Amino acid sequence: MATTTHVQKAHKLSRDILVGAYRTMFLSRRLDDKEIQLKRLNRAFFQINGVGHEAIGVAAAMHLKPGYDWFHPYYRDRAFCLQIGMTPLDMMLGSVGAKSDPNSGGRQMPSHWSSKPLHIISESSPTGTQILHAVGAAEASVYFAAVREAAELASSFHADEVSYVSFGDGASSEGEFWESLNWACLRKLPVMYVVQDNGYAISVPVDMQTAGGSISGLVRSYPNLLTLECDGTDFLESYEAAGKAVEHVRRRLGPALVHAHCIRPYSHSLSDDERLYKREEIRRQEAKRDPLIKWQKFLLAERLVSENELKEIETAIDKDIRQATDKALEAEPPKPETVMLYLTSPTVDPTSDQFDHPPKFHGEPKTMVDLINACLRDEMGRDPRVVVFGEDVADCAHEEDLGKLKGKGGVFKVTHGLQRQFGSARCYNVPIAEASIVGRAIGMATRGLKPVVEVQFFDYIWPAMMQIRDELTTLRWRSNNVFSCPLVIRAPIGGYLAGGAIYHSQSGESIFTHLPGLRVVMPSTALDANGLLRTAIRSDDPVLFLEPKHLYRQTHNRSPYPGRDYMIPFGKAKLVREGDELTIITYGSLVVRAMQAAKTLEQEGIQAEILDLRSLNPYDWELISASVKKTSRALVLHEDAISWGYGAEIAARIAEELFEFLDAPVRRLAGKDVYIPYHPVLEDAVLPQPADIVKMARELTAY
Ligand SMILES: Cc1ncc(C[n+]2csc(CCOP(=O)(O)OP(=O)(O)O)c2C)c(N)n1
Repeated sequence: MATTTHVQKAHKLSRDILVGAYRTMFLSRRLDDKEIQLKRLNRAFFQINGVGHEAIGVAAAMHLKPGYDWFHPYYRDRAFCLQIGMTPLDMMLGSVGAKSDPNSGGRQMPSHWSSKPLHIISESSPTGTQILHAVGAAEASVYFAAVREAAELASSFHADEVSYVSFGDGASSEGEFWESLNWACLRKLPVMYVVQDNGYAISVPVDMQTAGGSISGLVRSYPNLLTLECDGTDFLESYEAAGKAVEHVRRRLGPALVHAHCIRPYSHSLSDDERLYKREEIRRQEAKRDPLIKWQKFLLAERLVSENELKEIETAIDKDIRQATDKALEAEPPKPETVMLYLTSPTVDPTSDQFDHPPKFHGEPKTMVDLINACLRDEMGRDPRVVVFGEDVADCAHEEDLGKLKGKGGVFKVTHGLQRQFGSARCYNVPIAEASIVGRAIGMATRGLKPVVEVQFFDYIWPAMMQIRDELTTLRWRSNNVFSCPLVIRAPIGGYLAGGAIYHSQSGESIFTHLPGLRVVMPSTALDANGLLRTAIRSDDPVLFLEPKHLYRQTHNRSPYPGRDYMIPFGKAKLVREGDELTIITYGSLVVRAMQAAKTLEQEGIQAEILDLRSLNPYDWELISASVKKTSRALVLHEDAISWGYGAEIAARIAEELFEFLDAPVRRLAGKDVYIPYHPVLEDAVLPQPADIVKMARELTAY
């Protein structure tokens, strides 16, 4: 291995760098060995190793700046994280899952790195999701450079900062990687991709995973992307490639991708045995490329270090690890009663009076579309960190057309005029890639921006589901309140428009109310939409803001503009009609239908009380409970399908907690368990109609 080029390269670097690299690589290896021991003793509960990836990890980290650049590493990045500044104790506390584990306080598996001071953003387990966060973090860099007032409010921003992300060859098969690459190259974002290719994704070799067997071969034609390939087990080659990549990114020439070939001699994890699927001769060949052994031999051969010096280094490291392990083993475990903490912000409570701000009406009545648009304008004007993006949300994709054309501003025109008023840095179109919309927004939110993104139709939110379920809702909890990503996802939802059919009129809110850590809101009037959206933007939690598009331009729910500070707290239902014989608990497009039904019922002498929940999670149990205690009858009404639906939860809770107040069984009326069809006759048959409400209310009151 000691070629002339190697010797020349080595002698250009200081001895500190060369020996320092060995020190970190050895430390990383021994920490893996120690964690394996702990797992066997049942003092750690999981183990995944970084063995074979040490050289590229250390080399890349040496070019990057802790607490300055931004890091989205993956589980094989033990050596990278040590070189960036994590300590053996930080890691060992993670191994045992201690209360004081800085990575997650015992909530995540070991090797899910996190450190606020170092800028290592809490890592999750899905392969590839972090790539979009890194691109979002890089997009924040570009945003801060363009919007100086936002940069002044940033906790940390440097004009040449780099966003680092690493992942395996297998993870590069994820759509999120390709979505990220398209946007990073399109926008020349400052991202450094490191693909640590150990040839396998668990048991699947790269030639059976990646077309042509080489990820760098596939991406070379991407515009603005610097693509480099190196032996990731060779410190000097890795150091050179990583250096070029970092320089390219710092100089704002576009993203860079380093394809580093590594090995994985310890199998995928302690739950895997690669001898079951990897031939012995391949294992033997790989063993010859062990980065630690190669680097040790090189240092000795080049007399950069003596045998004795190496021994001293290794003895000192083993001592450090022993001390860290002893401390970790003595560390207090997390307390069971803390498990529910930090699903949402512990300091900003959007259900509190702080978010109860009265309206100051002026002007003519406006539609829901108008008042959502007004709220977005107010909030973008108030806070330079509010940024709006999505498909078609800008007025004109090409800024130069703004003076010539009226502009689009969203397929429902909700965002119309925002680009014109606030500029293309703050309201822009993005590719049709919903995972990318949410994933990048998460990355931007971790940098302190407040993205308010649009998913064009609720029916198309599903590509973003992994980002929502595994990333957006978990970041604060899994990092033990160290990181958070407060942002708003707006999505037009539901039917009753006629013609929307199966892919433009679905509901599905209960799938999201099921997610701990996510606030879910659905207004039924223009005024509520304005006040709840403002609360959503000013809160410190992720919010799914569902806009019943059938209500966008109705006249019955219009309101004058309520002023720039109007807010409605989450979790507060609205009593829209008083009555004493029956409580109808509903929201969204069914509020107006319940009102129509109530008029018919009134003629029959039945007075129905109607509650508009407005926010679905959290929801207003107090008002539901007070009303049901008064009327003794409850009907839960919604547009979304009935089975395992939103009403099931409310009905179950009424049955559990208010049983002795009930004079009749709790009933549910909701959409049928089928998709929304095209023909209006069919759609009407699926969705609850006022006549159905009347019928069920009669049955309930007659019970
Ligand atoms: C989205 C997702 N699918 C499946 C898994 C299970 N899984 C964990 S690691 C892994 C293989 C990843 O391989 P690669 O990206 O090559 O990284 P390596 O482990 O080889 O370093 C899989 C399938 C996961 N964590 N996330």
